[in-house]
Amino acid sequence: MRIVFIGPPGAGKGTQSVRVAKSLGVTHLSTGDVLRKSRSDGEDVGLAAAKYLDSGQLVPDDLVLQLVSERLQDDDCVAGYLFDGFPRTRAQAVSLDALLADRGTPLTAAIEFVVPRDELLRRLSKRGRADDVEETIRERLRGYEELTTPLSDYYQQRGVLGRIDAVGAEDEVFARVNESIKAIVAQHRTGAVSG
Ligand code: B4P
Repeated sequence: MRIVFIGPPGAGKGTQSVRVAKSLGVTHLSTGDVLRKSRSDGEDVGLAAAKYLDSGQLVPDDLVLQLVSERLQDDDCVAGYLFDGFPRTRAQAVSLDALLADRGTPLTAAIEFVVPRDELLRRLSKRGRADDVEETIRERLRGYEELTTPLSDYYQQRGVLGRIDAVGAEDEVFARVNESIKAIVAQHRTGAVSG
């Protein structure tokens, strides 16, 4: 299983991806977590990413792609993985497809989390992470609408998109994500979807 979660900041990708990866027995890869850790460890990539993290802008594609392509070489990625918060731009999605094509391991599913803006603002202001301040949240939402929303069409065209309503109790959202992944896998098995 090779899965990506896309959705606006605060949609619950991080919350659900930990549970879903565990239940599927695949590795959880959060580019946000990797970037924050790289920064706190004082690594070059993390230090270069710091100003973007603080202002709510996306970290440049080349930095993120460097981290991802290195991480995919690790042994724990052989059995499968779940990307949380990657890809976030069309360039990242195209590069991921190229990396996976090289390995002969295409993407299984892309799950899009759908949450109204008011609910996102409510969740993020409650969470209180360093980048959960009003101006930064606004910039992250603006960046999402401009750069990440087009990925929904990108994955739809490849026949791997599942869109889920991510409002509700965590258990309900977890069940919807699992159902959506199962449905995409079943469609591929019966040949109803190409891609
Ligand atoms: P991320 O770390 O990916 O975080 P996020 O999108 O803000 O949040 P997420 O959707 O994971 O929400 P969560 O589960 O935590 O990104 C942070 C920054 O890293 C970006 O702004 C960017 O600068 C950089 N970055 C990361 N990846 C990048 C990439 N590929 N390219 C470039 N830059 C990149 O949930 C939020 C809150 O909601 C939590 O408090 C949670 O408890 C709550 N919640 C979750 N589910 C809920 C539910 N069902 N009901 C109520 N509350 C819920």
